Amino acid sequence: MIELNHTVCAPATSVGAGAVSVVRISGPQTMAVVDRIVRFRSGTAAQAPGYSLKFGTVEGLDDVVVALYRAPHSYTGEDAAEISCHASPYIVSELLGRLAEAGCPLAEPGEFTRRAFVNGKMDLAQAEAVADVIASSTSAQHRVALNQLRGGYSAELRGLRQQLLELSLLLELELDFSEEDVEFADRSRLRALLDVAYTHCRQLADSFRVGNAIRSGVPVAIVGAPNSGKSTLLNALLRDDRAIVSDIPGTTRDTVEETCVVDGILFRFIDTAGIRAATDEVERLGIERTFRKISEAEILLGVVDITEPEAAALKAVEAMLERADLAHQKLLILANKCDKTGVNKNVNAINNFVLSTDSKMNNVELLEISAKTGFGLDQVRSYLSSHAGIASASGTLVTNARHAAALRAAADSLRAVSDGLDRGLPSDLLAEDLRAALASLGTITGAITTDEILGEIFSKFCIGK
Ligand SMILES: Nc1nc2c(ncn2[C@@H]2O[C@H](COP(=O)(O)OP(=O)(O)OP(=O)(O)O)[C@@H](O)[C@H]2O)c(=O)[nH]1
Ligand SMILES: [Mg+2]
Repeated sequence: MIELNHTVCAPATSVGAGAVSVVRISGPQTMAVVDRIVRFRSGTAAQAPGYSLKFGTVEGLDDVVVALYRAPHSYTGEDAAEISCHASPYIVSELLGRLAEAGCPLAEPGEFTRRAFVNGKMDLAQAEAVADVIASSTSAQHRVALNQLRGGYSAELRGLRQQLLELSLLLELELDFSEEDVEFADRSRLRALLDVAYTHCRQLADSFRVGNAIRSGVPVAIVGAPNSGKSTLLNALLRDDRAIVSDIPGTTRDTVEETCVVDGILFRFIDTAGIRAATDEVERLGIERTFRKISEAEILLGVVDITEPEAAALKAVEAMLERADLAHQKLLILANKCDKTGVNKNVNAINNFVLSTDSKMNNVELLEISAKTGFGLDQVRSYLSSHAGIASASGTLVTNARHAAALRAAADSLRAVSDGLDRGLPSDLLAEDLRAALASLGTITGAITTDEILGEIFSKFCIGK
């Protein structure tokens, strides 16, 4: 539990390289604490108005510039100060030490943002977006996080909540009337509102698939027979020697995951164990995991060694087509090792085979590559960025698993209300499910919250934020 009447401090910039470091202070005693450790050229922090910059000296340590904020016009909503000093780890730690002596202990991770939430400067969804904005490494991640930070997402949730409140109002009305045994006007208005709210909830919950892809990377599983060149392809795409490559079939026994940005989109590549009848328990477990990863992927890169005998190559392709869920996944078959000379290459046979299977062809494509020389990999990259399915994403995207779960729970409760309506249940029972839906939504913005939820969220922040 955060003690709001404490004044706390923390380094706000990362310790290490850089010209300037900032130490942040927040809480009711801020001005007094600052005056205790900084001697200003003129006046004191206590006398200074908000948004002022003062130059001063920390005795025997450094010359500093202090930005002063007055409640509620600061990040936390409290009196606050930022001391800019030279970026020396020694100076920063000495400064923190003197602050502690002056009665200002170190803040917990995320404490400043938590205070901002508690003081009503932002809601919980916005507070969580702060961490996402800091962590964003692609333009798409930044765009989504910024929208959430600026409250676009919260506004949408408020709209949804409003709809539910309206629904419960209608139900209450019916409750009041039922006592007098008055036949309530038809429930069609209720039904219409309910449908809108349910659809909205579902859409937001479903947007997590794309939102999560933007945040954690679009999952791409690299699959195929042992020795087809999956790990070589992974390394080539990452431009890094991440996975072990060898000519021994069964080299990769566990899945290997690594993210990489292609054309501004974050991808999560998953190299898998080659699928075959396992020779031992470890390999069997690896293959099991491979199957799981395949089912979670958005895109499958199916690697085929085209120098294998035709029957073996076709069998490998057949296995991929069987594994892929082509209604939801895209499969790019990669005819690999096309650099090899003096061997029969089965590209045409594979192509004809794929064409002959009428498996939702829209989602299957074939490319000739050499994972070893890099031939064709640019085409693989452009395939990936154009098939990631997030470029076209518009509207609000849910990127947070906690929010997605809350939205799904809300949608489920609304579904229960709707079922209850169908079965002609009395309003008080319907109202109960509706309250559950409201409660689920409330946990997202923090309208309803517990210390446990807050602790869980803010402990993931860095110190000083
Ligand atoms: N000539 C040629 N050899 C390749 C190519 N890609 C992979 N290889 C070779 O094929 C062998 C197997 O490569 P890996 O990348 O380990 O294959 P894998 O599919 O990961 O194999 P497992 O992990 O055992 O399932 C290695 O000797 C690679 O050097 C290619 O494009 N051309
Ligand atoms: Mg491998």
